[in-house]
Amino acid sequence: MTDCLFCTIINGDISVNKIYEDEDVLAFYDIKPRAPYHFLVIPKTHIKTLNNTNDEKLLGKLILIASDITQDLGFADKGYRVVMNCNKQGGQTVYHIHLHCLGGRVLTWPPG
Ligand code: DGP
Repeated sequence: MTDCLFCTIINGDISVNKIYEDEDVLAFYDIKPRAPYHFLVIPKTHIKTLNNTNDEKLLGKLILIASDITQDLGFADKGYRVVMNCNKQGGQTVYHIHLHCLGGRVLTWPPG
């Protein structure tokens, strides 16, 4: 999708600090980190919000890749949070689904 920021990143027209990539998924550091570790895991197919998919395999893959990356980066055992914002009241600003993974500090609950 040409007017989607994350599709532009997937196409390589905007560069990001990549952590992981395969045929389905891309993971990269968030441009505005909210924690010492803050990366995003996105599908390569354009899906607007979590309300627009029932692809269990793909959604499961996003979560498992986030978990694998926390192992690789060495903060899995300390703890982390994965979250997907959905629509305006959920805090979504980029309308191409993405899993946030945050770690490296104590994370409070509930989020704001
Ligand atoms: P959300 O609010 O859940 O839609 O989160 C969107 C996230 O995307 C936000 O934390 C900032 C991040 N982001 C937006 N534009 C860019 C970009 O150009 N590069 C990177 N690396 N991250 C971006």
